[in-house]
Amino acid sequence: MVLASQKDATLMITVQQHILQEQQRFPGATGEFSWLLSGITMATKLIQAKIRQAGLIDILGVQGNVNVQGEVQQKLDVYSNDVLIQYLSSRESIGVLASEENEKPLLFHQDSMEAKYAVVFDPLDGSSNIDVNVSVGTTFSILRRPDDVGFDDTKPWVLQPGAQQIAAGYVVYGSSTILVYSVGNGVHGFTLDPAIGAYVLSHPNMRMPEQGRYYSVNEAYLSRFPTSYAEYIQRLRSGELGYPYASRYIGSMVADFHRTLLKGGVFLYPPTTEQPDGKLRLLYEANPVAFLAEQAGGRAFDGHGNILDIVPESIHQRTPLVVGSQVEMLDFERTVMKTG
Ligand code: P6P
Repeated sequence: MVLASQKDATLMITVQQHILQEQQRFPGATGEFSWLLSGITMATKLIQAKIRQAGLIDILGVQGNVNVQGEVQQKLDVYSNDVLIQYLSSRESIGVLASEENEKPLLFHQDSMEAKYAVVFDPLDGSSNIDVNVSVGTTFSILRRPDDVGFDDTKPWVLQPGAQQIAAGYVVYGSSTILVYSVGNGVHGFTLDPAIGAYVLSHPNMRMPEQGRYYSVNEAYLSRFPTSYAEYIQRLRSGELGYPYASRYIGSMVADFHRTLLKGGVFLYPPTTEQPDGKLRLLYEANPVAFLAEQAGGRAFDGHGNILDIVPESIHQRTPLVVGSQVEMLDFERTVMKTG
């Protein structure tokens, strides 16, 4: 007879174990990649601990500064950014860090040939929701330094199409804390077990359902979207795709995408008359989400083509984002993009 504790122990796979298995896919991987990703797991454990305490310690509210995006910085934004930079910069394999909170990339280990990865991240996406206890998230994208590129110009490190990502993921700080990542071999989810302080495999080989029942968009802006988007949303509402859809919108991209990944459907942040390039950032919001969506059987477009094909021109550039299940995205391709 296998004792319950023995059984649980044998079934429990931590994210560290999983990363070690996954990194065998990387030629010459010498544990550096798992060491790199452990910087993200450690930092996000500290971030979630602060988020869980937010109501109890003076960590709520605004820092008083305005970040490079012109957005008022929440205190947790600053803390999250500092912790991610602290843990990631201690990994010698990382040469460049680019954050939503920093105007320019940060350089590290410039004297080391080991420094061959760039990590681009949004330390706390949706942070304006913290004060009302809505789920927020950390997003990250890992790129490899192109050959023959040094530290004199960091742009080639980070301005790569999303298809070049060697890994991407997010942590959603919701009713539980869940890390979702991919190194190009499927999508895997790990739930933080507070009892042991470890991310434990809870969602192996995540697949986005072929079709869902929810569309997710800020309907207050409907009149500001291109007509074709409004018509697409009306098709979803009126049952043209087989049944009438329901609307779910949290206003926190990571949470809205996490639901779409699990339940299917479509999340949209379209271009608007005020923001013709959309609101979301290509490098550290749309690209990680698009990478995961495709790895899980979904699609992600900017209204003209595949998000992962966009050649970035600047670190903080914005893009429209439509991401979801096969059925909804094929209809979007045909009715809005007029392709497919
Ligand atoms: P709106 C949060 O501020 C964020 O950047 C994303 O997480 C979210 O999807 C979007 O903005 C919400 O924007 O205009 O609907 O409030």
